[in-house]
Amino acid sequence: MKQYLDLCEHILHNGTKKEDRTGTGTLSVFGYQMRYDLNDGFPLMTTKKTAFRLIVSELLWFIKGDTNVKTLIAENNHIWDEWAFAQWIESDEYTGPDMADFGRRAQKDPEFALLYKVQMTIFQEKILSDDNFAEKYGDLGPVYGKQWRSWATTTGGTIDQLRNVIESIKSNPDSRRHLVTAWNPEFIDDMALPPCHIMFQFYVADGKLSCQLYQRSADVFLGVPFNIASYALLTHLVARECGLGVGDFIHTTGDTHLYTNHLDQVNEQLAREPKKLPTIKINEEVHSIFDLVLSDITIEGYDPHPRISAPVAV
Ligand code: DHF
Ligand code: TMP
Repeated sequence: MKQYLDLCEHILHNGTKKEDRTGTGTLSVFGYQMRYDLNDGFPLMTTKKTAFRLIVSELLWFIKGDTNVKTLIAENNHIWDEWAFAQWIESDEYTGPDMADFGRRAQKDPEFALLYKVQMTIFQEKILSDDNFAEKYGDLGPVYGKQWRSWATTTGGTIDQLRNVIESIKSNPDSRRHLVTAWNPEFIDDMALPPCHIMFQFYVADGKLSCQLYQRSADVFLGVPFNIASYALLTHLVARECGLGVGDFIHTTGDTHLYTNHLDQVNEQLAREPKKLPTIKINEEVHSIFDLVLSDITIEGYDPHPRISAPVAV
């Protein structure tokens, strides 16, 4: 994935030092675009082992219209835990040790990191074992799944944007209105994290489906590898649903940044040689995108360089 490595180089050379909400600090550029021809292979990082299972689990969670981390935690997917946990420790019901600013403190203070780990484990166990608790503190608010599948209308109804876009691709492939948006200004304040991948558009030409994503904010080391693979997979799933081949995935990003505590990791990754891209396999017996489960989607020929871990900015 030369495109991705080029992006990292570009930020390292041209990025501006910029403070951010999380207090971590970034090197940032504004406005960038990458293009992946999905016929060249599936764009999952080969220069760093990336957990495809977590990407599938999260995408199916969006597709099902789910917004509660309980489903993810039950699949041993912990990529959204911190944002649900933040809601819990800020609530009146939480009586444990002070967890304010836990993300940054856990990185700096090993003693606090242990305390945090205990509280997080208690939280995860409670989400799995207590339905009322999960309903209250596991829900991230009206995030992606809600907006994709049941956008609330002013007349009290809902709009299923994902189903509609699939219908419009099938019935009117040349349309220039194949859009889904997760940015719903009325509800931004109710979301644990305002959407980062905001809007995507499909395009049909020569029997192939392409997809372009606009992402307002892009954590290039941690989030972006997931985002690329997730939308590449979505494009495959929608193309299959519509009887089309796959074309390009175009990734357009706004504030495109490397956190300053990811720079060693990025340089380690840049020193590695990309390998052949893997391919994906989708269970042919399941016909509808809405019926797919985790085990229906697998990756083949994936032989990446080892994992490189990095702290996530909360
Ligand atoms: N906040 C920030 N600052 N960056 C993000 O990328 C981000 N992504 C979110 C929510 N909030 C965010 C949702 N997606 C990881 C990847 C994607 C993701 C959240 C977290 C992550 O930590 N990946 C690690 C470990 C994955 C694992 O558990 O194995 C990685 O090395 O890829
Ligand atoms: P922000 O809301 O202040 O922009 O912080 C969100 C951070 O999360 C930012 O670093 C971008 C990152 N992010 C991604 O890169 N991809 C994602 O899919 C998500 C949810 C977040």
